Amino acid sequence: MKPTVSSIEAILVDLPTIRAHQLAMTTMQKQTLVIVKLRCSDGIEGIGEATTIGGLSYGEESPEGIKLAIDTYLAPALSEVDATNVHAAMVRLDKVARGNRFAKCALETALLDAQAKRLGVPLVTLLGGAVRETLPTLWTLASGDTARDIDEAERLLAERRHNTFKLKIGRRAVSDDVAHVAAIKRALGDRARVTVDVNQAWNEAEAATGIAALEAAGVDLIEQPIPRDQRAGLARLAARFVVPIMADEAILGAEDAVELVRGGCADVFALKIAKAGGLYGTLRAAAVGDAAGVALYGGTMLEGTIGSIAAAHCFCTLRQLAWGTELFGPLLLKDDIVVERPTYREFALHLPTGVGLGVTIDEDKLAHYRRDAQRVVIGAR
Ligand code: MUC
Ligand code: MG
Repeated sequence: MKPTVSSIEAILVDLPTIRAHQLAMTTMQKQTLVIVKLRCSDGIEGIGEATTIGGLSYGEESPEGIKLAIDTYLAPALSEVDATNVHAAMVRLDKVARGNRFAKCALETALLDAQAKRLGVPLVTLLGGAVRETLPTLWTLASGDTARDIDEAERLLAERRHNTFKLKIGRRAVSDDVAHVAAIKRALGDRARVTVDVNQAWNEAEAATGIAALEAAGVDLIEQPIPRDQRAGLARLAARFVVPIMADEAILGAEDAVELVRGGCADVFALKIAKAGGLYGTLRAAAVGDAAGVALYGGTMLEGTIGSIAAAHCFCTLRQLAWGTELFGPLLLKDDIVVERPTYREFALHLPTGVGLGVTIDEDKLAHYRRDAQRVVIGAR
């Protein structure tokens, strides 16, 4: 008899960050993970994660909304389905719910983790195998202070942890942002690559001015300078500048990838498992970009270890990953809810070798950081 899905739990987990993380649209002091535990009738448990940035400020799903969608609609739809058939389970979810990509990504991850554990293989084996065991991983400098960012970058370079730095800009006037980036690039010189992420904050005219100055300052890559829907503007910027333009918010899955390719809108695609509704959706989007000669980049929604390692299994299968990854989310967290935190060494994240994701939840830590546990404590006073 085939094992079925017997229960699904979605847990909100609030973890403090090591420092304030300033983006154009929000400043993060903590990160909220939605952790999914999916239990099967054969006793196997799969885990997954859905995480976004700054509540509803980055995407259309909030942590609380993700939990509600899973508890109310998605988990009941998976009740008693064949736990070994991930594609059929995902078709079922697409029938009962439109969108809700982040929530679906967490469930697909948990199904894949469970099935890989059942077969006794790493998750990446289910995807056809890894073409690389390590992923170059950058670090985002986003303290909001130029001198502090330079110190942070120097320390991480000396530790050989990161040699590419992404700077979050778009909060201040264009000239202030350019001065901030140019100072950091001057300090680091050829020892590090510097990229910027504007998170849609500029209009096209600001972008034209800003990108020209950033290009002259030696910046290597410009991420999502203008709003996601302004594809024609993105195409004009991509045609105008030599420095590559990367689409992030503009590309969720393969359907966006097709439109971006058709319009010549971007030189690079930022792939994220949450945006694409899961690992297979990410591979579809990657295939569109790759076939069109668009360079690929392994993006993050600043997930904790479970989501970051799920993405790592996916990105390790891509033949082309020209711009490496930004899977540093676990390093931004002061503490975590897993037994073993991921390994970052020699400027790269190392794929765990255990079965499934290769990640085990630390139940004590989970009990400590889960939001409902904290509510009980406060309510009991
Ligand atoms: C984004 O927009 O790319 C990735 C790194 C980081 O610091 O924020 C994220 C979100
Ligand atoms: Mg981005």
